[in-house]
Amino acid sequence: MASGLFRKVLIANRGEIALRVICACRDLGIPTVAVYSEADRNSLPVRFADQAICIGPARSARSYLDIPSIISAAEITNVDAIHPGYGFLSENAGFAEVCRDSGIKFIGPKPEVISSMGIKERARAIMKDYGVPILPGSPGVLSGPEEAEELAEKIGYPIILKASAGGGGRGMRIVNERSELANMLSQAQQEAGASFTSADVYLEKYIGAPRHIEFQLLADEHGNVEILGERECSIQRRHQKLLEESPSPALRPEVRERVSAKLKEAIKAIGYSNAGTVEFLMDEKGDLYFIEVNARIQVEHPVTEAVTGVDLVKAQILIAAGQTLPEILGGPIVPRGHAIECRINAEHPVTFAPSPGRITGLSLPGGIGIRVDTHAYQDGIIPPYYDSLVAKLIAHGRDRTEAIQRMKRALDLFVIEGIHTSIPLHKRILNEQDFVDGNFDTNFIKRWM
Ligand code: MV4
Repeated sequence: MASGLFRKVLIANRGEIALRVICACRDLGIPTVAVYSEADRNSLPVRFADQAICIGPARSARSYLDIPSIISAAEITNVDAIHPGYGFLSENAGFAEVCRDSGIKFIGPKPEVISSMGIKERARAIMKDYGVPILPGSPGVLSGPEEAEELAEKIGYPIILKASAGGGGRGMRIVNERSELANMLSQAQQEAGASFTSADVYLEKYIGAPRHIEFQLLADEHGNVEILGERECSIQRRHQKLLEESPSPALRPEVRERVSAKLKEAIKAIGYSNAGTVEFLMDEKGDLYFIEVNARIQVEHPVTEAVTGVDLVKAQILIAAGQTLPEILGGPIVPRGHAIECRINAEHPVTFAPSPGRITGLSLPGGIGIRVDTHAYQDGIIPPYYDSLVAKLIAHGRDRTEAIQRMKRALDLFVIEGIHTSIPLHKRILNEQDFVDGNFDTNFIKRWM
C-alpha cells in the first residue's frame, strides 16, 4: 500500500454514486476501476475511472449483483479494495465475506456486523440494551398467533408486523384489531419466507403519521464513533425518498443530544466500522424510536456533507485503510446552516411512471450554495434497467429559508430535455405552505396528490 492507503479501488456500482466514489479516490490519489454492464458502456464512470471492465449484460442479477464477475474483475485489475456504493451488494454480508477471503478490503462494516444489523429484531434488541429508545413490541421473533395476540393486547392496537430480514418497507402488515391478527401474521410470514432469507416476523406498536429521521455516523476500526447530526427524510412516496434535509425542522435539540449519546455507545458495542445510518420514527409528541440500521453510504449523504463539511466517502475509504476518526476529521464537527437535497428522477412528475431514454438537452445549475451530483450528460442515455435517479441537487444556506430560496433558483435553472423528470414536482413541494412551515410527516405526498 503506497502512501499507507490502497493501491487501487474497484467500484462495484454505477451511475452518480460510482462517479462520487471516483471523485473521493481522485482526491486521495488512488487509481480506480469501474465495472459496468453492457447498458452502461458509454457512461461517465467508465470514462473517468482509470480502468473499466465489462462484467455482464444489462440485467443487474448478471452484472452489478454477480459476485464472481466482480471478484474476477478485481483480481484481473489487481485492486486491493472494493467500494460497493449503495444498493446492489452494499449490504450483502456474503459479498463482504468473499472479499475478505480473496484478500480484498470491502469498504464497509465487517460481514458479521452487516449480518447482525440485517436481522431487524436483533438490531432492535441491541439498541434497547444500550438505552436507545424503541417502540413497544415483541422481545424477538414471534413464535405464533397466541404470543402475537397476547403482546398486541398489552401494547394496544394498531400494531405492525415486520419481516425480520425485511426493511425499506417490504413485508409489513398493519393490524387494526385482534380479529385480523392471526391471518395477517400468517400472510406476513409467508411473504417474508418467499421474499427474504427468513420467514421470521416481529411486532411493534404502529405509528400512523410518523416523521422519518435518520442519524449519520462514522465509526473507525479502533472504537471511535462520531454522530454527524440527522437528516429529515419524511418527504417520500411509496418508500422512495424524494427530498431530504438537515437539520430536521422538527427535532428538539434535547432529543438530538440524548439519542446521539446513546447511539454512540450502541454503535461502539456492536463493533461497527464505516459510515452508517440509524433510522428512527418520530411520533406526534416529537419523540424518536429506533427502527433500523443502514450499513452503507446512503443516497442522501451530501446533505450531511454540506452542513458538516466532512467528505463521507473519503472518510469511508480512510476508515477501511485503518485510519482513526481523530486523524480523518482533524477536530470537532461543527454543523453549519441548513441543506436540502432534491432527488431528480427520470419519471413523470404527476404519474411517477418511469421515463428512461436519451437526454437531448442538459444545462446544470450552479452558483453559491449549490451542488449537483450526477452522471447525466448531453446525449447520454438513462437505461430502463436500474433505478431512475438522474441527479441529486443539493442546496446549502445559512438557514432553512436561504436553502429553500437557493433550491428554487437552482430548480428553475436546471434543464433536462428528452425525458420527464421530477423537477416540476420539487418546484411544487417547495411552494407548499406546509413544507415551508416544516409541518409534514411521511404521508405528505400521499395526502397531497
Ligand atoms: C413503521 C411505521 C409505523 N410504525 N413502524 C417503513 C420502512 C421501514 N424502514 C419502516 N417503515 C415504517 N415502520 C412502526 N412501528 C411506518 C413505516 C413507514 C415509513 C417509515 C419511514 C418512511 C416512510 C414510511 C412510509 C410508510 C410506512
